[in-house]
Parts: sequence; C-alpha cells; structure tokens
Amino acid sequence: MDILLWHEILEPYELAVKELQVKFRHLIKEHHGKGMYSPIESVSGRVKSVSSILEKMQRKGIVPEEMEEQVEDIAGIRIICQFVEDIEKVADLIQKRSDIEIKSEKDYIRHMKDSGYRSYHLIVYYTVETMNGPKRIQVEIQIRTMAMDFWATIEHSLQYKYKANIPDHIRERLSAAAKAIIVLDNEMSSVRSEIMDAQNSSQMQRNLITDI
Ligand code: 0O2
Repeated sequence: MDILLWHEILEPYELAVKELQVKFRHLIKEHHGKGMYSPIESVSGRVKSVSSILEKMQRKGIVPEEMEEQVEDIAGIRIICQFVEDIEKVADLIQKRSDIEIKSEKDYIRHMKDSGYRSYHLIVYYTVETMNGPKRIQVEIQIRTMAMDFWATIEHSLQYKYKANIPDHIRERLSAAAKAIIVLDNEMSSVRSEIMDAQNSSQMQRNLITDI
C-alpha cells in the first residue's frame, strides 16, 4: 500500500481519537465544574503506526482486506484513573453513552497477564463523519490506574529496548514490581475517602476563584 492510501485509511481513525479525547476531557471538566470528583484523571490517544499495524498483521496472519476488522486497536484511547474502583465507573460511563457501542471487553485487572500487565480493555465501535458520509470504526479503550500506567510504560520501554526478549532477571523484577503496584493501589483505595474529600474541597475553592 502506498503512503497516500495509508493516509486515507488512517484519517477517520485520527478523527475518532481526537473526538474521543475531547469528549472524555469534557467529562472531567463537567465533574470538576460541579465540584465533583472525576473518575477520569487524564486521557491520551494515538493512532497505531503503519509499521506496528503491519507487524501485527504479519504476526496474526491478517490479510489486507480484513485489516480494519481484525486489527482492533488502530485507534487507541487511554484513560487514567486515580483509584482501581474508578475503572469500573468509567466502564459504566462508556457503556451508557449513545455514541459508543461496546464490542468486547478484556479484564486484565482480575486476570493479570503473565508479564504483570494490568489494565481494562474495551473494543468499541464509534462513528465519525467523513466527506463520504459516516464511517463506523473500532477503537481500543484502555482504562487503568496511574500506578498500573507507570508499570506498563516502563515495561513497554524495556520491551522496546530488548526487542521483546527481556532478560529473565529483569522479568522477575518487573513481576515483583507488578505485585507491589497491586499493594500500592489497594493502599491508596483504603485512604480514598480522605484523598477525595481533600481534592473536592480544593476543586471547590478553584471553582469559586474562577467564578469571581
Ligand atoms: P501499542 O500501540 O504500542 O500500545 P496483542 O497483544 O497485540 O498481540 P491483542 O489481543 O490485540 O494482541 O491485544 P491485547 O493484549 O488485548 O492488548 C494490546 C495492547 O495492550 C498493547 O498494544 C499494549 O498497549 C497493551 N498491552 C498488552 N499486553 C501488554 C504487556 O504485557 N505490557 C505492556 N506494557 N502493554 C501491554 P500494542 O500492540 O503492544 O501496541
């Protein structure tokens, strides 16, 4: 496929990533505007690189005609939460939306991957408007805590550095770190109400200042 064709294929995915980031960030703003705690801390997104799409197609034996159906994470949104409990709330918020339809879910929080990776994944359908009319595409939404994200970011860099062949002694330390993340998330959850009270009152104060 030449570069122009790739650009044409990926354009709706870029639009979907931009639109969804705006919509999720707006949800944060709505919560804060009402002086409420937001289960979403931050949002980021990306469109998979052409080389990464090709690598996945080769690894999974996906033919070009089936690329858009089979490569489910061409568009990716990552939602970061403060607490583990927030993940379910965010998944519920997404499920209730009329502009998003859930196709499938993977719970790598209850079922941690062998690597130690933890995150909640949703594959969803989302429709963007293009000059040729509406286009329904798939988006992968990853929901995880700040602590889980810290672990995944470091592990992803190591995978890149070692070209997926991370030495055993580093794997073991990553696995131990993943267990420490579970303890950390649980500890933060146990002081959750204290933290939320403090954040809500400082948010209320910020709202008052902007209202003046
Ligand atoms: P990117 O774009 O660099 O994030 P796959 O794992 O891709 O063969 P599947 O079933 O499509 O198969 O995907 P899965 O496992 O549900 O989720 C894929 C994405 O989850 C990955 O995207 C990562 O973002 C994340 N992920 C899954 N497992 C791990 C892991 O062990 N460590 C880290 N750090 N992230 C993980 P990509 O494709 O790697 O690309």
